[in-house]
Amino acid sequence: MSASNSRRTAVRIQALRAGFAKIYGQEPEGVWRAPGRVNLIGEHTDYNLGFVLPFAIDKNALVAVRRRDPQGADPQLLQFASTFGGEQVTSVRLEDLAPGAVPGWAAYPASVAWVLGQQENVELTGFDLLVDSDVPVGSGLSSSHALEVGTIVALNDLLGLQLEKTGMARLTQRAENEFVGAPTGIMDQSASLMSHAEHALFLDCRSLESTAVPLPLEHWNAVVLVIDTRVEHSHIDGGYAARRASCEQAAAALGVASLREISSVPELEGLDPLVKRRARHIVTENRRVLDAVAALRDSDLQEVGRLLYESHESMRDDYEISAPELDVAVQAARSAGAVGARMTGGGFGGSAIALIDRGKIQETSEAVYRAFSRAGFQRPSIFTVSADEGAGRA
Ligand code: GAF
Repeated sequence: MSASNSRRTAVRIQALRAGFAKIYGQEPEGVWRAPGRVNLIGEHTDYNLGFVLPFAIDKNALVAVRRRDPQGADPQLLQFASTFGGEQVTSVRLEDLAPGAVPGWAAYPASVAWVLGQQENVELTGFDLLVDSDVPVGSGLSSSHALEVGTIVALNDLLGLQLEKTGMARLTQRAENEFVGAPTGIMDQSASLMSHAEHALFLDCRSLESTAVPLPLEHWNAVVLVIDTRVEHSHIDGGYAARRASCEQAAAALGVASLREISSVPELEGLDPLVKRRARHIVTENRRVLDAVAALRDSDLQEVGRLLYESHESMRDDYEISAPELDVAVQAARSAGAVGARMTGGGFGGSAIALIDRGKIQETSEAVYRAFSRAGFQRPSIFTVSADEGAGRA
């Protein structure tokens, strides 16, 4: 995290502590930080048990928590408030915690309490929680997973659970799938939990083995620009689930447990044409992740960039999860000389990323603004991100 960003985070932490005391009448027991993520490459491969290469970004959720006094009033109460929700408090008793019981953003931290409550050996108590986040909501940068991860690292510490990071990733995925109702994979929580500063996280989504791959952008005189189209995306809508279903259909037709087991396109012969295109994206994307890891290790940025463009085309044409705004963002960045660009995250809106020379931030941003304006799209939000450390106590 840059010095100015650490100062900003320190100011946010102080404000969060003060806000907590104002709402709940006591100081929190601690504050935990969980970053959002950018996925460099490897999209929709996670639930196919394949490879991904995300990194945690220097935008995060800060979660302040205090366990309720077991001798005090309502020890089984869970209370959730946020700085972005007008400090309105959502409450639920532990015994009433069930899928559908908690509305809005509070479902994300509540989902974590629910999943922990289902574990043997976890003695869950009531708690009060206040969250602040500078990960733009609906931007495809994993704002919701940051809330889940912030909550699980906080409860892991406060309840002395000693959960491994992989264990926390699996639990938050279950919370998201079963409590929130979004059929997402495991990449985002893993990126938020396991990433290291100035590194991308090469994750095998089958074993959850991970390797930190150096991403010394400054040394390469490069930067990752995020172009948030401000077209909100959601994983609860049908598109994400439909893609997942096509992949499961392809795996079943090929007689394999997951598309991870298919390593070349000719093996997809005989599939229904639409299902084949979906599966082709997964098979080629897994390959691109492995190639991108090798290219990063060789400091071959041009090759990384080429893979990013190819990945975008595969998502646009085969997986069909792009959006006109994302295509315009990628095309405009490319015309302005970006090394590589692609949509990032679940798709159907959200953000694109562009890997560019550090000296071209303004030129590229202006080219994208102009292209959006010509196309009649709302002005995107454009900013740079750096690869930050994964979640922990702030
Ligand atoms: C979303 C999901 F949450 C991830 O699990 C992943 O599938 C991603 O879309 C697409 O790569 O962020």
